[in-house]
Amino acid sequence: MVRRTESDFRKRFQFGGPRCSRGAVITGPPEPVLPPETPGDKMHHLRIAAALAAALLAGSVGATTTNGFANGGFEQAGLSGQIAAGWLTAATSSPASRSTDAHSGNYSLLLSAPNGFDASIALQDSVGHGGLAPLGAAIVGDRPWLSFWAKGDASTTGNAFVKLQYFGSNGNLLALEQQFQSLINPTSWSLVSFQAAAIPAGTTALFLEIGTAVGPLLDGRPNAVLVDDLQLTLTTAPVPEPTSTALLLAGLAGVAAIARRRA
Ligand SMILES: [Ca+2]
Repeated sequence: MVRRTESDFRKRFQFGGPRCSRGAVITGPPEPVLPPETPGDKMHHLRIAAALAAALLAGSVGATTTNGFANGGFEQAGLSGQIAAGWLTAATSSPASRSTDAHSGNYSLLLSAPNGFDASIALQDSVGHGGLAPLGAAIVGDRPWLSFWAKGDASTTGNAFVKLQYFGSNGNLLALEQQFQSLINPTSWSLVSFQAAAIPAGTTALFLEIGTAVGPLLDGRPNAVLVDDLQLTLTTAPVPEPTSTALLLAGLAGVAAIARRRA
């Protein structure tokens, strides 16, 4: 991953400068001449097809959802230098921290630049920091939803933002970048959700930054945003089980053989 320095964040937010996929021939006895297919035969074939379809459905593995990031509730404590397990803070003068003002459980994430002219940012690489398994081919094409609960005020001169990237053989691709100050309330928790871009082939890890950036504090407005129960809902497509797939293929081959004999 790219390590960012405070100078990088200052450049980004412009603090201190201008503003923010024939066979062999078989010989043998002639095949018997079968009588014409009757309506009863057709019904029988339909029943076979229906039974095969039912077997396939019963044997398939349903779509599964998982959280793409670790410790989205900020409940597990982190090692030294971490906000909470899996979460790091960007190297600004206003590090992100944990708060006991939680939406659920005992803790939430606090993003605050109490003196203005700064940014407070939490970040996680799902594999490198979060300790989650690398993503594989089954997730390619999914458009995950990022959701979290938030409350607080980034002040009139600031904003709260979220940025999601896909890391892997294609490089680091921007998947989602949104501001959410206007979607939250200073005194009550609001649910915020955004859908991200489709996950491309080669993606192995997810990288999230969530934070607030602010200029001068005006009108006595604070810069403090709380975030809890953060979830990136990854949905893995249903995959047929090998046994039902083999059953379906065997059944289809049988139906095709019957069709060939009647032709
Ligand atoms: Ca929590």
